Amino acid sequence: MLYQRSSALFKEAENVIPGGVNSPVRAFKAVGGTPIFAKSAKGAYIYDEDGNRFIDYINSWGPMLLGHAYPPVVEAVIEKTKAGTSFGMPTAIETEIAKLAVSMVPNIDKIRFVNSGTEACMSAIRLARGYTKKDKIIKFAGCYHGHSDSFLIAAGSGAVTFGTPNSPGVTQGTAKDTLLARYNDIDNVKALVNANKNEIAAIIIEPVAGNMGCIPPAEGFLEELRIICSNNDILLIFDEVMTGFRLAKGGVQELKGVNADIVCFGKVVGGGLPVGAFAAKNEIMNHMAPVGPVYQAGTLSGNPLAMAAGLAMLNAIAKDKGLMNRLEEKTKYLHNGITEALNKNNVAHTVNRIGSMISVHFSEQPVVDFESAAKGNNDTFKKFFHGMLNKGIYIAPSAFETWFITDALTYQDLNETIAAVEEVAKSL
Ligand code: KE4
Repeated sequence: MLYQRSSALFKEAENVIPGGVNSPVRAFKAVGGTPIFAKSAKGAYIYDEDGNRFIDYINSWGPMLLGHAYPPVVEAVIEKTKAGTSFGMPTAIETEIAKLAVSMVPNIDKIRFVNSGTEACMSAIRLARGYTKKDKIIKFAGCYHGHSDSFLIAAGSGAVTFGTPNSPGVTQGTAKDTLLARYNDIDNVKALVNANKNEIAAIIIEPVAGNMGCIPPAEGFLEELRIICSNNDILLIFDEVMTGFRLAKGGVQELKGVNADIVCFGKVVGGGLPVGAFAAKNEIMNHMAPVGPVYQAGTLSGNPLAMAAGLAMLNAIAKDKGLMNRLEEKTKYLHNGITEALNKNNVAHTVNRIGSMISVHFSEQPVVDFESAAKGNNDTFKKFFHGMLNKGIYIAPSAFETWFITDALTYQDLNETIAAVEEVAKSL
């Protein structure tokens, strides 16, 4: 693979954009080398500025559940654009997508659209604090809820990659209200709750973690979290920015049958345009301004183009009865192929998988929390990443991310990917 054009573009970008990127995870810092500049994408494939084609397993970090440039989304955005791009006034399409989302997701009456997953999770925490009149929150080491101050404490995703879990700029005043728990360790949660009686507003969790690689909840873990929250007047917040509308039409609440008090969305809900959202029952959501006292706002919240993309996406998901099963089958097929290819070459590894989320960890131990995820062999991962890239397979440039399977992937694409794993495994 040649990357001359990407290299030149990266040098130019570094002069005017910090690190040459608008989001750190894109900078390849965790794997070394020069970031690839995308030129276009269609279905399961991304085409870079040097004319290379990649089978894409990042898919914009999750939104492209149905593949890139999905025609109903593209057509909806083009049509909407012709009528104007933003008004700063309510529009009918916001109600349309809100009604559809409320009909798909269990246990919510109202939803507020914002512009990113960060904004959704940040607003959800403010709502929980305003509703419960308590200040502290519990998050889990390795979970990532976006870059607002309360969350940059042992965050996952790019924050881990940079090894600076507590980002400079986050004040002690903020950090003291964020308590850290271990994922899948319910006794640790109980101890924190007991040590901070009547002070905790919310527990926020990725109900299936995706920012330390993919880590499903242990059997009964979410159910026990629910009981702890109900017994201690704590709101349970599911950050479903990654899992929402991906692991089931109703997300993990539907998949696992556990109800959260507030649910956050992003990625898929915007169909590739900037959309986040948070939702809850009336009792909680009616605390949001202008009907209630908890303030939150946004010039481009509910932007008509973004709503058009999201509505086209949710309509397609809602109507496609076989979608989730097809995604699950493709991911299972890939899982089996990867395991066979790595075992054939005696490469120590663990594959975590649930629905259309999968991650490969170069560790012999089970990966069940941030500590065990961090024990993966990062040097092996770097070699694996670049080996796959040079074979035209684009996976996340960090061991602390998830591969995202899309319905646009064919079994031929999966076989090509598995063959690449087998080839690359020989050099690991
Ligand atoms: P955004 O603000 O990036 O839209 O969403 C933040 C967020 C919140 N919650 C979860 C579970 C998330 O995964 C994310 C964002 N995910 C990362 C990738 N792991 C975004 C990629 C990036 O930072 O560029």
